[in-house]
Amino acid sequence: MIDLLLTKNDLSFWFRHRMAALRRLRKCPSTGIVISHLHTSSRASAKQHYKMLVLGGGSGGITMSARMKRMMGAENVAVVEPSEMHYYQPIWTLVGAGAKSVASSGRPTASIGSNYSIQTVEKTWKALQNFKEGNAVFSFPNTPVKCAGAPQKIMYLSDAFLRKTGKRAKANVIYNTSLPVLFGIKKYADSLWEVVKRRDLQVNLRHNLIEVRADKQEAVFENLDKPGETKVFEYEMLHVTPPMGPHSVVKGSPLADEAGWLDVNKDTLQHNKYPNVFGIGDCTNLPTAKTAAAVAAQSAILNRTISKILKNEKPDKKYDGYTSCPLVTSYNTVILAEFDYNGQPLETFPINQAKERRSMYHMKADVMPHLYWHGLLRGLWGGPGPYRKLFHLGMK
Ligand code: UQ1
Repeated sequence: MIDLLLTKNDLSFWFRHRMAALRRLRKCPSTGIVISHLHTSSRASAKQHYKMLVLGGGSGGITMSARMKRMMGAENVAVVEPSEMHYYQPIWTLVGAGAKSVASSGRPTASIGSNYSIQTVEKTWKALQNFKEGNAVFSFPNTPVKCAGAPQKIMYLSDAFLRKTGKRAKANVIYNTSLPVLFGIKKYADSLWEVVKRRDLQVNLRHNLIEVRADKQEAVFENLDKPGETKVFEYEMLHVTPPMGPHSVVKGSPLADEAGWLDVNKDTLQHNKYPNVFGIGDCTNLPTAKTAAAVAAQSAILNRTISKILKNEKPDKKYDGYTSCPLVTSYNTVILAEFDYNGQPLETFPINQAKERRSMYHMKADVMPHLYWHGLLRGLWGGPGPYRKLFHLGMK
């Protein structure tokens, strides 16, 4: 989940310390940026100094390297990323529900048990197809997670699938969440409660998964309001959203805040202590939901921040916390949640986005993957802010 660490003039202290671990450096054929893979021989480095070092080739890291290449030339940028493959994770909700193939979600990094992991996302679809009768249980852990809507999206899709295949009458669909609310933004939570009631989905708030007894097909949840009190749910199918946290490389380092996240300024994305370090995406302590849409909006601001700092000027544009969560409620409907740091809806389109819509499903399933691979990762998409202003005649 590390997305980005950058240095202005020289290699960071970070990179120097990490050189011993670098085994291979190679150039990406399409961008010319050097990509180094950790944990692979000691044939190190084409070059020991880069003006800009990007640590992590997630959505934020790749997006910023594309932007930095434009700003300072490919020969001045290096990316450190251990994985050979990059995945478009927002589509895994639809892979888990059989609406998209897993192959469509991955590409080699160098060219550019659950829905939350590539090893298990196809298991969800198998479990759904094999479902006969009983409880289908979906969990949300007691930690921050990537895209906080995803744990319930797969529940809505599973419900839709069970209805489509005539198995719903024999199923209880249960969503056990650690949170005290169904969704953090009231406008969208109100709509989701309507969906849940209409489709007879059971929601248990403040329920945290603490044990899975796979041999007995039992999941044990703790009531967070009454610590120590547990409840066992038998399951025919269990979709687990794993607990998540800061990366160990950042956590405990001088770069982290107390909770272990990269400690950056919430307006400019510059590190709060080290002015030549910047952050974007999941690794940061920005108080907003961790999504690709957030990365998009952050990348435009961070690009501006870095270009100003390189000219010895003050950063002038502020990140408003924009993030978005396309809440997939069936195989053809989406509620498009968009909001800012204050939890205020910040909707792109001049329509009520809290309503379930087909148009938004097509945007999520068919438009977004293109925007991601060809817009965001090439540093050409900085979020929908300009379109929002246009659609609302400059009023938002
Ligand atoms: C977005 O910018 C983005 O990043 C590419 C997503 O991630 C895949 C999204 O899901 C959404 C909704 C946006 C916002 C874009 C529009 C057009 C509302």
